[in-house]
Amino acid sequence: MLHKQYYVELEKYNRLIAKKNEKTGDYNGIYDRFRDPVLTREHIPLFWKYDLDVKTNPYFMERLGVNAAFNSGAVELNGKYYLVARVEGADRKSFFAVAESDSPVDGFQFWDYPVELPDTCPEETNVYDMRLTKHEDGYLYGVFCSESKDKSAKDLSAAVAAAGIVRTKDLKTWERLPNLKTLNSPQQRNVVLHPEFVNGKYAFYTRPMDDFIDTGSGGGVGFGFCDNITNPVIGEEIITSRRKYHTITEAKNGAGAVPIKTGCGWIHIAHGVRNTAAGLRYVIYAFATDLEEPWKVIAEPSGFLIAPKGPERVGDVSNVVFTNGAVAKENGEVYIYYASSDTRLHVAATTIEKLVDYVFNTPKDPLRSADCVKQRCAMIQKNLEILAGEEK
Ligand code: M1P
Repeated sequence: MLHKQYYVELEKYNRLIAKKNEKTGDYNGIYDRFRDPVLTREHIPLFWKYDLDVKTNPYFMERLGVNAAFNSGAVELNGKYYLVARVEGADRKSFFAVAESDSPVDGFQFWDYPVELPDTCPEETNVYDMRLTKHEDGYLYGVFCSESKDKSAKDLSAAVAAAGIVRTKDLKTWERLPNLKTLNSPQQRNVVLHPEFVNGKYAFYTRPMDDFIDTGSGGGVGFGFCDNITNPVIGEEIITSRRKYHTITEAKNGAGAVPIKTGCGWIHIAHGVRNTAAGLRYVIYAFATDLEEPWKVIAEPSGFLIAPKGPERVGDVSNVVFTNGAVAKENGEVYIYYASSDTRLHVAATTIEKLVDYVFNTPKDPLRSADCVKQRCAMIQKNLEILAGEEK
């Protein structure tokens, strides 16, 4: 016999999983936001949090609470959608868990157990933000942040971030490879494996950084070649999407979803960070790189693609949207999974055609107010002429 509250909580959980999601109706022509988050801490199975044994848990208390389910890698396999989410326990430690659905926008349910990564790094304290790359070598790679204490610093909270790498064929059995070594960058976060060989080599998008939070001299999203994926080392990191003064990437930026291949170039969906009096503000932006030389930026629309909106603006780390996964389907549909304020995961739907139009035909940031207002006035003038023509 289970505690009676179990049935009350189970009813709430079942209702949440069965709830159909709908577009919000907000319009920008680029993508549609969906009303409900696709993953929240309420999506965590009850048996991950409660001890169901009435003898050892007579008050039906949460014994191992969960704080949040957010930044997720994403992949479509055999017509099903899989999210490898960052789940954060009440103890602040993050871990990975696979959630599966037949639909890209609702019905995600976690598998019975979270992922137990091969525990090969005794120093590793925390893991998060897995990017899932379906590589042309036949493996599905997961690249994530592996965080350890910085023992050389006096500050108790000082940490070192590195890129951990695992690979799998089924999301169930995971082989751990050595962490990525970047010879010129002491720390790495937001590392993404490119899905194809480039010049016959594995290639990674990196984020050179001097420190755990501050990227310091790191100029933006990096790109580097790696000869051997089982002993991954990157020498030179070429800067692709550069941080720029007084833009959405001024403080830092980082690769997000695995780049999407299109006829016109690779579309990248990344995050940019600026500083404000209220702390860091994270937005999602897009750019394109050359098909043959994917480190060369060929289109850079100005501003953000997705910024925190309404309730997305508030959470554990407020004023943040962040993506590390998208699904681009054969039929051209694209689902961007983005988390808000390090608390829950949302989805926005678009298409490859729309993304290509957005990235290649949205004007660039002219970088100065005077030029931005000229850019806008030129469009206004053209539009007023069109409207005047309509009235005739
Ligand atoms: O808290 C916002 C994000 O901060 C980090 O991103 P970045 O390395 O660009 O600062 C990550 O820890 C990410 O998980 C988090 O969402």
